[in-house]
Amino acid sequence: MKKVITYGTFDLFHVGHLNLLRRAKELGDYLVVAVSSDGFNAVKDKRCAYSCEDRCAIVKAIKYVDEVIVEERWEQKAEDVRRLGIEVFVMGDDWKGRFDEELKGLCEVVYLPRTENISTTSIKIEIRKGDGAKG
Ligand code: C2G
Repeated sequence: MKKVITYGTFDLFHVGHLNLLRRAKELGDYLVVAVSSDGFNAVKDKRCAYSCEDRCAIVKAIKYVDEVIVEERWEQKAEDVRRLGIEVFVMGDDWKGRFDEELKGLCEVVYLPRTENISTTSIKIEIRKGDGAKG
């Protein structure tokens, strides 16, 4: 069984996240997703709309996802890869080159093109803009 892992916040889950998880799963047979904890998001200076618990529940419900773990710190990736027997580490290409060194010799590192024109930040901006609108 070829195990794949990816990491992320996955707040306000959207089609960019879905495309990433679908393509990550296509690279193996079993997909582990490490969802950033609320504490780690504070480290990443990211304010989330959804709690870690809710973000984990949503990601776990995605049909491409086989297992969800929590990402507590930047440095846990190599340890996760070893502990879980991961063969492929996948991230969107906004992270291109960021994790190659720390995972060298441990697993394949793949960066996939991001989905254009969608992000959690852009969703928040759109909602704020439409605040006065009915509905
Ligand atoms: N993503 C994407 N296309 C988008 C938006 C996001 O492919 N339009 C990808 C990102 O590249 C990332 C994943 O979806 O691989 C999750 O994105 P975020 O929730 O924004 O996660 P991030 O804050 O990048 O956290 O240790 C790694 C970090 O935890 C990554």
